[in-house]
Amino acid sequence: MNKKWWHNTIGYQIYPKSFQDTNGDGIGDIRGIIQKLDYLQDLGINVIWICPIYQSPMVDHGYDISDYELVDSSFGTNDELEELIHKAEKKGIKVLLDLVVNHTSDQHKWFQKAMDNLESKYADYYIIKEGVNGEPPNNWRSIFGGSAWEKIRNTNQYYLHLFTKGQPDLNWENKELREVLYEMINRWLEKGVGGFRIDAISHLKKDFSYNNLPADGPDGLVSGWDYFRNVEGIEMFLNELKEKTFKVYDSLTIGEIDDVRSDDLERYIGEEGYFSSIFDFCHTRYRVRDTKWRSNPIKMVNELRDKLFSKQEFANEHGFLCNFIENHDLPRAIDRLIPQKDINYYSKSMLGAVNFYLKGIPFLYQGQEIGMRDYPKESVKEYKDLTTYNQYKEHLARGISAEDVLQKINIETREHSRTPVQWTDGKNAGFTEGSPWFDINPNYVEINYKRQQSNPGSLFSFYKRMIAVRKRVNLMDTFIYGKTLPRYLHNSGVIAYERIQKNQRILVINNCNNGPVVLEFKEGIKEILLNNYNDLVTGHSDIKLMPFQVIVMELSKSV
Ligand code: TEU
Ligand code: CA
Repeated sequence: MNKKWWHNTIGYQIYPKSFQDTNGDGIGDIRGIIQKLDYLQDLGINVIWICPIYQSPMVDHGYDISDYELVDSSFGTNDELEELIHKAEKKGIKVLLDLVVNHTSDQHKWFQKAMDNLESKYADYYIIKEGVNGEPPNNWRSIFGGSAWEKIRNTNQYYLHLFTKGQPDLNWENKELREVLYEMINRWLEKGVGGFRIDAISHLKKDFSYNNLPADGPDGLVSGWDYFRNVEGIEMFLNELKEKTFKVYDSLTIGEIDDVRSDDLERYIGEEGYFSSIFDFCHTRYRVRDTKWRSNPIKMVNELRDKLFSKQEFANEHGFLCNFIENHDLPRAIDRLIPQKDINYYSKSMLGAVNFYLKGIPFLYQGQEIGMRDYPKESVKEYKDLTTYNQYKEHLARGISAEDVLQKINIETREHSRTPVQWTDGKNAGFTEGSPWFDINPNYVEINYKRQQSNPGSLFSFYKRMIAVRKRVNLMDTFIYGKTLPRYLHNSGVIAYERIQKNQRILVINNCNNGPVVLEFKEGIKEILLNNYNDLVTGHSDIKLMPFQVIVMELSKSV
């Protein structure tokens, strides 16, 4: 395998609106990220991905871009972004921007020109089709709810938006558009960005080989995934995109791609793949509070473990998945994956480590390292995101009571991960001097960075140790290139694996049970590298792991 600079990545995702405000307008900004570079370096991070900071009307918090080459004034200026890129570089941190090329904002000048004149070349930058008998061209439901088509005023034409109606889909079949996008991408790469996280990229190709599909809901619409996700023919776009941009600059690219078939993974992230890596979403549909798992959380753990390991089989041979547990589209991992009664220091730290040492690129999400939590609301009005409101309406329409819908949203909404980062126990958690754009979780008095910073027993200190272990010079190569070998598969609720390379063996054991487990163990221990308890109980030919204990050790015997 050819070695690449990015194989050695510890990633950290920043949701800039909520990271650090410096000018008192209540919105996090680029200056705030610059201010926190020392923090990130100290934590051990060497790649940051920043969610979109381009000019945007913020219908979808920046994922609706009206100018790809201008920083939104709420975040700062282009000069500040360049300053960030260079200052980060000096600290050994590469900056990844978020590349959103499935759609633009409806305020983008291309779309505006298209709407002004449906005969102009810009109309073909988007996907515009004739309505049928006064109805939209087909009955696709938008990923964010409602019809995926919006009628263009005074015509019988509709434009496609897989997300909100403020996010018209671009027409990737148009060669000129593709070239224009590649030039834009290359200008950013010229400025020194390390690469991109690439948004919603599996939707570039659409299949219009039919009109209406049978409805799957009372709205008469259908979630036509097979017609707009990983559709055959997308390969050509993805390959061309790589050849004309990323490859030229040896950049790190991480595709947001869900549901790729295992036999397609090679084409996506093999040595010659379209991307360096993709986020591994295999855990994201699991919620321990769902009726399915509530009474048997360990069943969920076992299923999740099997999924993780089946993906590792591919990673062992071919490439690097991106291993994460939190992002800006999910509730906080602690609330998602640990039964409420079991949430404590041990379970929280173990969860952080559960997929951290697998083969691939580990990625943290802001606030994860201090154990930030969901913030359920008293009223739906306290939420900010359009998708929350769409879900609210859809559930009501299905006949669920308002109270139950709120309860459901309080468990499921992606907005939990978007509350401002809790830096201190002072005013507004140290996030802003002004009034924050989104309410701060009142638990900041307890959960904040300042309190954990120099306490060796804190979750933050655990994360720091966890990262440092993965970066240790004598272990690094095995963590990056070593094979993953599942262990203790017969022990329910235990997620354990060895990372093996040449004569080095590193064993990682996560006990996801809320009680102790005894495991057969006849190995020699060379060194205990990480432990969220003070001790490890070893017997003659077994070890006993305490509730939610995680242990990482180098074994002394060679393979
Ligand atoms: O999310 C994309 C998204 O919601 C889809 O990729 C969907 O989840 C997936 O295809 C299901 O298989 C991204 C961003 O992360 C999100 O914040 C944005 O709102 C969205 O794109 C629109 O740009
Ligand atoms: Ca600000």
